[in-house]
Amino acid sequence: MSKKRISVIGLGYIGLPTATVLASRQIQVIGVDVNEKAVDTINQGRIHIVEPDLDMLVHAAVSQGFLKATTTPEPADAFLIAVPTPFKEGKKPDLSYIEAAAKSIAPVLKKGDLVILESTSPVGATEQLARWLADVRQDLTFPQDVGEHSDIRVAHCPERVLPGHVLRELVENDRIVGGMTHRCSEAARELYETFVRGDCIVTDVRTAELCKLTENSFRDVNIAFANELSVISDRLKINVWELIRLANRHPRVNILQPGPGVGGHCIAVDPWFIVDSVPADANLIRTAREVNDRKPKHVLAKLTASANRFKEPVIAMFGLSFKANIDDLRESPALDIVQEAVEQKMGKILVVEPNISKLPTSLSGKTELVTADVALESADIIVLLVDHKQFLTVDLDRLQERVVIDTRGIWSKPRGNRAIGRA
Ligand code: SAJ
Repeated sequence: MSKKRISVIGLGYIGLPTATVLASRQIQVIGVDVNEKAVDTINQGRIHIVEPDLDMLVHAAVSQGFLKATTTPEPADAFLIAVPTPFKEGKKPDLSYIEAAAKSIAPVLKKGDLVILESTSPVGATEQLARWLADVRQDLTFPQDVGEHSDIRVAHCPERVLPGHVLRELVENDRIVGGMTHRCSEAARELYETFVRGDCIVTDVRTAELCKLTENSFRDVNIAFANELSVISDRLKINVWELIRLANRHPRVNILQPGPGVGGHCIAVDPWFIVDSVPADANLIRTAREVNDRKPKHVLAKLTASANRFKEPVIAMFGLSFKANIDDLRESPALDIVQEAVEQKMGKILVVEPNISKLPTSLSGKTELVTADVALESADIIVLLVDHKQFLTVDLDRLQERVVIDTRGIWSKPRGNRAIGRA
């Protein structure tokens, strides 16, 4: 292993697990984050996010001295940048975190270092990163200016792990490695091969960027198809879960699951990076985004129709996170639905979310965080927004006599129907 010290910039949902897995291979890892609280928590061997088994690994890595966190970058042989790339107004990619990361590591770079951008990025962002580095370090050479023989190597290697399964997928998934030159790619591949069991496949930097955006857009388009089917089925009074199960019995059909909308910081965001680059040509991708973004409104319309049947309904919302078994509320359609129901004063709102201990500020004082038991006891209307494992085992008898809006189909899928099979 030629990379003796690796620095990971951004200790969030991707950076922290990556830093920890590298440290578990007995590599010296310096994690850098602007969030002092997160840095302190990690240095105590604890974590500030929810991801299965990560706490154990962080504890081991910190106590064995392989992982330390800091707010100030230090010299290292390789820098992995895993900062957020949200969008800003007009659904345009916001590269300000990448720019800040570049400016913070530039002063500690030395000849021979490797800089890898892992953050999901629009096409051209890695080259922009290299230009930001070069602006600060005119004493070093960069691939955009001198090609293969640059002092600093720069590559894009997009993360592609699934929240909730990050530790397994970090090791097992294939990685796409797009260097700005061949030597950049080879240096990055060598680094990933220290912990990745999947294949590390080399390509050019722009293809690597578009590859990541393509993966998430593919999923978004497919979920949009399922969500559109659910709206069509509602209008035609057909059970969409049964419909999809039947259609999926065709050997070449594999429809995904409808839900209350698409959330998270990836699938609900990344397709816009393609739309922003080539607005005239990204029609299907844009439409899929719009279909998925409209789905929470459809759920709210169903809820309003039910709530109007009561004078002062008690409405229990099951789930706030953007998907099952995580605590992440970013771009969560469930959160949007709850906020909108509160704003529209639809009734007394109770929230059940087993993965958080405190409501987000936007809801605190306006709703109550309660247990499933309390909610099932008192609610007139029950809205299932996230298919958390705790909700799968709810006694269906307790839903009797209530209005149930099940956006994930866990309580309304036809069960044990022999004619349908695959129960
Ligand atoms: N969803 C549905 N129906 C489905 C599948 C998902 O409504 O059948 C919803 C989820 O509830 C959630 C959203 O879509 O709101 C996204 O969830 P997800 O599990 O599909 O994906 P993410 O956002 O957690 O992670 C994705 C993954 N990308 C792909 O599967 C192509 C992951 O591999 C990426 O690393 C991640 O984005 C990322 O960081 O970009």
